[in-house]
Amino acid sequence: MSDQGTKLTSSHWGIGVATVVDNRIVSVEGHASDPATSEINANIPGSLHGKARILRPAIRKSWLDGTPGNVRRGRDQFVEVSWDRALDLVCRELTRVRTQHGNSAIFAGSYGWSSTGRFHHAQSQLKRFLNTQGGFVRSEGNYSYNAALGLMPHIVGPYRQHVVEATRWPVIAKHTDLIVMFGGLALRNTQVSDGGVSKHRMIGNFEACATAGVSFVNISPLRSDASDVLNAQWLPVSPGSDTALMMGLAHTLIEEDLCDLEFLQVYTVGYERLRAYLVGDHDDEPKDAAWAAARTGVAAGDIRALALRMAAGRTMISVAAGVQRTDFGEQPMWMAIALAAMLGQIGLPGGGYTVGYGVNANIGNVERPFRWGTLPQGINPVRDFIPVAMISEMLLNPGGSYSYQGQQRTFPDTRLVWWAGGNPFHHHQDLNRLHDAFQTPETVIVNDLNWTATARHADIVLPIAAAQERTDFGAGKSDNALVPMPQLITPQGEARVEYDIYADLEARLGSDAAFTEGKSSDEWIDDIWEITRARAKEAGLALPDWQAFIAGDVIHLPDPSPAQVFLSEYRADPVAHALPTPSGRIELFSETIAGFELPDCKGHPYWYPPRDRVADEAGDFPLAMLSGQPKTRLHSQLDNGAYSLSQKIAGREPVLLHPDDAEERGIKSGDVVELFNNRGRCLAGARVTDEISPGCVFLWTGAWYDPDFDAPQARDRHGNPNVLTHDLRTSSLTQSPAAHSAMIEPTFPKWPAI
Ligand SMILES: Nc1nc2c(c(=O)[nH]1)N[C@H]1C(S)=C(S)[C@@H](COP(=O)(O)OP(=O)(O)OC[C@H]3O[C@@H](n4cnc5c(=O)[nH]c(N)nc54)[C@H](O)[C@@H]3O)O[C@H]1N2
Ligand SMILES: Nc1nc2c(c(=O)[nH]1)N[C@H]1C(S)=C(S)[C@@H](COP(=O)(O)OP(=O)(O)OC[C@H]3O[C@@H](n4cnc5c(=O)[nH]c(N)nc54)[C@H](O)[C@@H]3O)O[C@H]1N2
Ligand SMILES: [Mo]
Repeated sequence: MSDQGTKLTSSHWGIGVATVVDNRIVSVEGHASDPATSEINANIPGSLHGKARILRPAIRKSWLDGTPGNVRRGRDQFVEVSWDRALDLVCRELTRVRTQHGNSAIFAGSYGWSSTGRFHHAQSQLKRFLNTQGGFVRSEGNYSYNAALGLMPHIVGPYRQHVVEATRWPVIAKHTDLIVMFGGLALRNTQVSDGGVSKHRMIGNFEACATAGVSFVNISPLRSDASDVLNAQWLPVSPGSDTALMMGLAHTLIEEDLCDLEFLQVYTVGYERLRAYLVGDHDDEPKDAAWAAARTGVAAGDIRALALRMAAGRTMISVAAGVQRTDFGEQPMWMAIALAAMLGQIGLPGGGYTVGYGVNANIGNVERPFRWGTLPQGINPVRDFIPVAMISEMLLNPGGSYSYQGQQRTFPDTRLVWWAGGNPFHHHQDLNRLHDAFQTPETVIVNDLNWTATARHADIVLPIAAAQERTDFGAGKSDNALVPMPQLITPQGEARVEYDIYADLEARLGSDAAFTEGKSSDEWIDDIWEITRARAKEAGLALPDWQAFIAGDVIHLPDPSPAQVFLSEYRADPVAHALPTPSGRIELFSETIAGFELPDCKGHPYWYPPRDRVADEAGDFPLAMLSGQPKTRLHSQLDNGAYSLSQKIAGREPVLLHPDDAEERGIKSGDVVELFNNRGRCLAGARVTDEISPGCVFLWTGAWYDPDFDAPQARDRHGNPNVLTHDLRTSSLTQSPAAHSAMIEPTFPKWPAI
């Protein structure tokens, strides 16, 4: 364990410096080399040592008794058992399911962010272990930008390139006149980056842009999606209507003869077909500014004026990932690319488009200088997978068929679910449906630190050591720093590191050390560090040996391309740097997608109104609910920490309501309200503010789901938006989560018991 001098830790929200007293972490501060540290650190002590920590392995009582009957997962009692007993049961179930049903009856997609650390990454550990045991059904994609992952390869190229090669902020400060931000560019979200962020640079870049005179337009239902320093013009837009707004802008460019036809001809295919749709050749419905105004709530004059401004100077179109986490979320991205192509500035410094600035702290700021070492996951003998957000669908429809990327696929028949490092009872949509879906497997195993709602839906619960309770090193996926993560305290209760759990399981199962390869976790970390060191050397960088590194401070490395401009090479030479699309160009019409003949994603960007609005003819659920990322935590992680708790209202998650909507219902700030629709209901604490536009409410994601099974629709007591969201997904092209598209009604709690 580390001595008193070295107390670094690394989280997805930054490097922390911990104070340890008597084997307890009493505070975590940001690191001195970080110009804007995150307050999320303040959650660590309370959550790590909180009442919700799982201290011993536990088994759901009626499952252990073999009397499932009328008791249900998620509402049963647990009994604590020894590790020996718990691991025996895991071995028994793994062996039984493999023998009786084969490995494709095991689902271990285990989506989720887990913790930082190159070696102890929860999903990598579980997947490596199961790969040595015959494999498992995995999941493909993520909840963050899945529609982008699925669409971009058809029309530009892999989404990952958009992130890695995003135009850098100093380039924007220098060259850009106007940034049009669909979904804003929320500073609160740039606290976080997958695997870690060593320096929070975003506020500095915003300030540099403001000083340089860059103008910002925030097109979002939430004013605070743009920082005050940006002095942005706010155009509140009706959620889910960005595609219509972009079409209104595009139509204005056509009308005003402002399209760059040469760019469209050289660098894109399919413009004529999109143009025909925009001007209404086939449906007699020109998608002009007035048409767009009727669908978006943005005045036609404002739309026309914005189009002219966009064409008048260097313009960057920024689309937040949240905008594609909506019904038909492929369309606003595709249309944004079309709009940028019509302006003809793609590949120019500070012009064009980006999808995902603000999706993490590092995009547009920095990249890793070389690939970090990783724990090899081996090969999964099972080829089957599901799109990540089809978890309920899969569990409820074994053998059922679904459409994905133009293919008809079949769901596996899942008997065993194993989740490590994620919290589907926070992240998935329509939690009442997920609760039903989780009744179907024979066995559910969950590894976690805390008694999350997912752990409470398990049969076997394994307590895991936290990042501060194990030795590792941190290195963000797109960061340029290496962070020593010495073990700071011993694991709470009987919690264990996941590697040791799988090593024990392997020994019990009598396999031939394919998982451990005969090594301890320390030996593995050493190996992974040496791989990292060798790659550094190839990149011309010298790293210390492990002993010196783990006892030392963070190592900052250079940024490989601080002045990069997205698609500049393609612009310079569209033949030599042809895009990896079927035509080699940007596809404003995709023959591939058109050939799939999907009802919900056609061959070019297309306007579809959001589903809940269409379904609610009677207007019973008039308010659109946004459920973006919380400022005070990472998703559901550390929700019981001091900073997260400090923002709750009467112990509930705050919901933002516009003064007009609040007054109409007699709701005041501080009231406990009930939000409901046909799918579910939850309590939340009202915060009345004109930061949110009328007709919308905003409920942050991640409040620990706490269903009251005695209340109507198993009302959640705490304020988790996913009891209200639908599980329909964006489209059958990508089957992505569409969490931002839900209509609700707020009222005073109708059921008295709280
Ligand atoms: N309504 C709505 N829903 C959303 C979103 C939205 O905008 N609106 N956003 C979506 C997005 S973008 C995302 S990425 C998802 C996030 O969804 P998740 O990634 O599932 O959310 P987290 O709360 O980060 O869950 C991580 C879990 O891993 C546990 N954990 C931490 N470290 C370890 C470890 O070392 N081992 C193990 N076994 N467990 C560990 C934590 O305790 C926690 O329970 O949510 C999605 N859900
Ligand atoms: N503090 C903190 N930061 C985080 C995270 C966290 O949990 N906590 N999570 C991280 C993760 S995993 C991800 S994926 C990213 C997500 O990053 P984003 O996807 O950018 O974040 P969101 O908060 O989902 O959405 C951004 C904004 O989009 C707006 N919006 C929603 N729907 C619409 C719409 O239809 N039209 C328009 N114009 N605007 C809309 C909302 O007002 C919302 O505030 O954030 C990351 N950063
Ligand atoms: Mo995400």
